[in-house]
Amino acid sequence: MGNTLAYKILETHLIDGKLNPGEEISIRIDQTLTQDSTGTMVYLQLEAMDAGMAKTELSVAYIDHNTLQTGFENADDHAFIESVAKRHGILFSKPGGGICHQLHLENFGAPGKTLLGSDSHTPTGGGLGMIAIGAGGLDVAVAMAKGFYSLTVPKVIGVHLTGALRPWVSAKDVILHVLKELSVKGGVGRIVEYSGEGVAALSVTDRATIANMGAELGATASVFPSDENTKAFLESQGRGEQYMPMAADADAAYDETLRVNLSDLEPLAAMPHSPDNVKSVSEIGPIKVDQVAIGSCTNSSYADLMKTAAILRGRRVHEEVSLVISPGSAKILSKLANNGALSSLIDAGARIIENACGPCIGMGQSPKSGAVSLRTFNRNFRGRSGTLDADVYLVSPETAAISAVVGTLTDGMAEGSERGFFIPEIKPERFERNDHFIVFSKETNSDNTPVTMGPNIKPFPRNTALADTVEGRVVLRAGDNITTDDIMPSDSRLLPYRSNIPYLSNFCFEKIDSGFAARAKDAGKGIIVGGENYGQGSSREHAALAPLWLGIKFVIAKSFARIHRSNLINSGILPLLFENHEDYDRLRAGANLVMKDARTQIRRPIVTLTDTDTGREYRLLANFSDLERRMLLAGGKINMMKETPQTK
Ligand code: MIC
Ligand code: SF4
Repeated sequence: MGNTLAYKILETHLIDGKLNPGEEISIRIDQTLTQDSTGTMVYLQLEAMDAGMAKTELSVAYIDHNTLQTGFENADDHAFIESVAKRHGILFSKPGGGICHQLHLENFGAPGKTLLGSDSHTPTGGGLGMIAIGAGGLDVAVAMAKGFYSLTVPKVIGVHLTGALRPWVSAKDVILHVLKELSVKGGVGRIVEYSGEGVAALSVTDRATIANMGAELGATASVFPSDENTKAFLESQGRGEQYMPMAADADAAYDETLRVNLSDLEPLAAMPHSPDNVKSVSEIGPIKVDQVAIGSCTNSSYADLMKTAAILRGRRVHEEVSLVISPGSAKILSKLANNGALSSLIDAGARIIENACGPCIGMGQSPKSGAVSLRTFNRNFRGRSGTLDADVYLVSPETAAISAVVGTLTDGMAEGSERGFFIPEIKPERFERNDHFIVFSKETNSDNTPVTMGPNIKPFPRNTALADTVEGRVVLRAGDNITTDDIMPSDSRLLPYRSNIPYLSNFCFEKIDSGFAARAKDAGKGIIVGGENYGQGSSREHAALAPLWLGIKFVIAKSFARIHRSNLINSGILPLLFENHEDYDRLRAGANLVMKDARTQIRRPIVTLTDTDTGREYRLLANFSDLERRMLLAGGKINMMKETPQTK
């Protein structure tokens, strides 16, 4: 049996371990990326490691999440990141340059490379035939300091594409279809690999859209072959020499396979409040729309915005709709300005906002109360837009643009030509290399550059070694699919405090249980109980660090999302699994549980916690690798590295 493309790339980067699903390996990391809202923690941790110069081929620090600079905190964070970047030989991408994943695709991504990023949508790079993985900030800091990353070998799901997309159906509809089939936890422990003759009909930015939302499947990464379209994209960016053809063997064996005929797809939408709550636009019907937002790392490419401009040309945004557009990069915006497409957007009544994450992470443009907002983004979790009772639908740029004009959710395939709309084919354009937003570090010795640190930047919390007896009270019982947005909300009010865990922790779980922080502080030592897929979504390690600050000792759930589980372990918080799912219903809020002989128990696959009031025992799975056990015993990853500096 032949090899999958994913395993071929992993194999060429293997440092330690065997490529068997479920086993732990270490791989060489060629590139890293960080963004500002996770970046301050990453760079505080990098500093705590006395790392010296970055050991990767290329590391980039992007500023794109919080670019509002409503107070000194935000600008101070940027200055801090810039100073650490210079010190360690890391490239710094200034605010305004664009969204990290779009910028990385344009400027640095290359077939066959590995990329680790402190953002869950780092897998966007899979559109260029690379293994690009999202991780917690500490893992990215270690990758910069040591050049490797340890992970459990994922299985590979093969998605076999045939046919070609019809007009008004786009890459967004492909991934929404896959989400409908596999669900938000269908990709956990898996890499999603695309193949088949249908791949040739997708451009690199189409593929990037699909790989981007592989994060919503919970997948470790998504990967496309590198072919003539890859070559055309790299040439269009002035990087043709980085092209290298890559594909799976013809007889590659996949652990699971999904077949998708692109010709059968129609415009789809993810309904509130989950990316896998997918229906066809025609089935949902012409609901009234209040806001339309086009942009984000999923759908802000040149082709996406040219299609949008073609739909809006000579039209007018419906008077009851607010349309906001955030281009993916300064290069794209400049091209739209030069070829006149920008005028089509502005003349139609679109609001053009900065080349940044913007409304996708609740940085402004929160819809009005009870609004319907159509967004080309990747997440529609309740409240993420900044408005708790808004209904956010995730759609393609084509569906978003036509609906903005019509004023109701509109299926362009059914009504586009009848209403006189036309979408031209968008050919790859040649882009000038424009590095004006990038600061290249000239440093060769990290001791030469001082770190700039504003008053809002506080040290990150550190755990202590696991005690022999660990005790805690259940301070929260949460349901299935709890997101890291639920655990540590993010919006224009809270993003300025990403470098201040003591302050931020007051808002932990605020949206679903406003009493949580006070209760956890009161208990001193707490336990969180969750359902399936606990911690899905954002990679923010703040969702582990704030609970750590509040005294959380264990999180007990039916299953965990990959990045959050790692973040808990990195922080020395024990993620344990119910052996018997019925125990989830038995474990009441307020119960006080004790784990005796904790240091011995966690070396076993099953541990026992006892309710000190009722005497009831709970058997919990402690499915940790050797490395994870060592981290938990030491009280987190940094402590372990200090104890054994050569650790992989
Ligand atoms: C997101 O889309 O949720 C974010 C904001 O980009 C996060 C990172 C963060 O919380 O800072 C992510 O996807 O990892
Ligand atoms: Fe930014 Fe949104 Fe992409 Fe996250 S999902 S990186 S907030 S654009």
